[in-house]
Amino acid sequence: MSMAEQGGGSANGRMTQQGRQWMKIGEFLLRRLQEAGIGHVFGVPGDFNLELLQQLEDSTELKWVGTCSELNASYAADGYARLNGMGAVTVTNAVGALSAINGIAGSYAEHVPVILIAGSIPLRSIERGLGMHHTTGDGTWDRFLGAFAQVTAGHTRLTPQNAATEIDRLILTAWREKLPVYMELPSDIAYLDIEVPAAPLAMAQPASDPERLKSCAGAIADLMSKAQSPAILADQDAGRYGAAGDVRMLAEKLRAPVAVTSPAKGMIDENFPLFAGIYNGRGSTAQARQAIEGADCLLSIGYRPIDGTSGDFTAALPAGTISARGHSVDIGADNYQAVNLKDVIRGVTGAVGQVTSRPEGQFAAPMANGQVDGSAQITQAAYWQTIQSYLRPGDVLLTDNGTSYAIFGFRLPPGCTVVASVIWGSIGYSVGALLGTMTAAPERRHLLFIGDGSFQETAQELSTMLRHDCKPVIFLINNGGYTIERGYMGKTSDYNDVATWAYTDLPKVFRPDTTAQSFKVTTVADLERALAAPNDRMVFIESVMDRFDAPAPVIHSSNNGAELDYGPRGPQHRDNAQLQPAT
Ligand SMILES: Cc1ncc(C[n+]2csc(CCOP(=O)(O)OP(=O)(O)O)c2C)c(N)n1
Ligand SMILES: [Mg+2]
Repeated sequence: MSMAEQGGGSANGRMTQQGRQWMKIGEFLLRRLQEAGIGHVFGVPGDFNLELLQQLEDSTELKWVGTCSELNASYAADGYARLNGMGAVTVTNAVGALSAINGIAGSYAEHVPVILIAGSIPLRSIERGLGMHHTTGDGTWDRFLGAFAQVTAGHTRLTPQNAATEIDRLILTAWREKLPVYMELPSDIAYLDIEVPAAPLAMAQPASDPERLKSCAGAIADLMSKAQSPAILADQDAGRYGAAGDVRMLAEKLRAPVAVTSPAKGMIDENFPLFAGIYNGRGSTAQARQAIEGADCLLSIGYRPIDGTSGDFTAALPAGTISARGHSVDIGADNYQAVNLKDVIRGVTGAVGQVTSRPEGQFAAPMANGQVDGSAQITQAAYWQTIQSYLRPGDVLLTDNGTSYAIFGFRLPPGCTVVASVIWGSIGYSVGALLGTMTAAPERRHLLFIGDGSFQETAQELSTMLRHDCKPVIFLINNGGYTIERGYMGKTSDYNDVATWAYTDLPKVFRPDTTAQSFKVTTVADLERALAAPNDRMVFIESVMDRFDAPAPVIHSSNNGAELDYGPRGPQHRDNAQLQPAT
């Protein structure tokens, strides 16, 4: 960054003000990404972002991770941000950006801060009305800003006049609100010099209002201290706002159980004696339901009830539940603004006394541990039970939609992270996300659990993982199609079938000199052999299972989903239309 000079320096002979320096717009953008903790940028080049990519290549700070598609890049940036706190992706105008919009909307739904930089048409063509490629050919240039306005917390087209302030505004907005943002960088401005702040970007929440914070924490502490059976329900914002450790300390002090929603799985250590399991209305573990619905004072953190987190709307939180969010809290009729989640939880913890009158746990149910017949054809039940004992502390587990949702029933060792997309639920997400999580934390072991249907959406990103010598363990269930969907409708229908691929050949197709180890598994004994493979290279395990075999909770949830989706007159009631639980 040769133009970087401290305040008082000059470019083109002009003096800068104190605390300012000259930088090229693109270089400043990359510097800010780096100050936001981003070390890698995912994406696909195009003529409108090549100039930024050249600046990225010239800087030694940020690393480029080219992907096969923009959709996968958006998933990768999301996966990266889940572990790293923030992610970035760059694509070209419209054709790239719109391919990425599914992933960006997913980041919005899942509260993940991702910066999308679309290299866009040059300002000169906007000003002079020159029609360009990668537009709709009608002389318009605002359509895609409008599209992204719907699924981001902020959007802008950068200009030399606004770049210094808009770049900071959007990066800070993403970080503070844990949501994605969209910026268009016109291709003819990245090399223009502007004056920018010399100081690094302070990545911090605005301070809580001291009076509001004190009153809010005091009121919560008061209610929870007086309660006989207080409890905490943590959704994913507890983790996004870095408050999961604080929640645990509060629970310890109050000796109050903590349940999580499935999107928050892994955010609270599952070996913590007060961990009560997953709360999901009637789909909860018995302990979680008892702890949450039986509480006489419930603190819920960021809870967002949808069908999949409310047990299909059977959730029944106690009257008077306190609702804490990233920057505000509801207590009864009172609404507290300008209070940061972490500050609130810490404030409450400081204000309550150590409870000793209640037991310290154990709330969570132990994992079932039956006998598995090694020589028999592998079943879903035996599969998940065998993999449970493969897990080790610190693993990153990724899952896609499908029968692989069974991982929500795992008892996780300490320090594990779960990456899933329960609310947005776009199949194929987990393959792109895996590239991102491995890029963010290469020192950890990454396990992907995915079905054949989901895998076929984004499988080509395996090539990027192999190109970068990533060493995940990929657990692919080959059951000939969309088994989870068969529980909604079309138990035997063609539309729920997928093509049969030679899955275990793919590492070789995507990298001819690969050292990846592939296994095709049909029995538990096969699976155990595959699990013994060392983790010093990619391990790809295809398990062949019956298309009607699915974990009971998955079938129940699909059956319930069909009732909600199609109503009492829907076609799911025809004979044999639905995969149903074995009776
Ligand atoms: C982008 C997208 N398209 C379609 C769907 C609908 N959908 C949800 S789960 C699923 C099937 C998943 O099948 P598979 O990955 O093979 O899992 P299985 O249940 O067979 O283990 C489909 C098609 C979706 N969620 N996202
Ligand atoms: Mg399948």
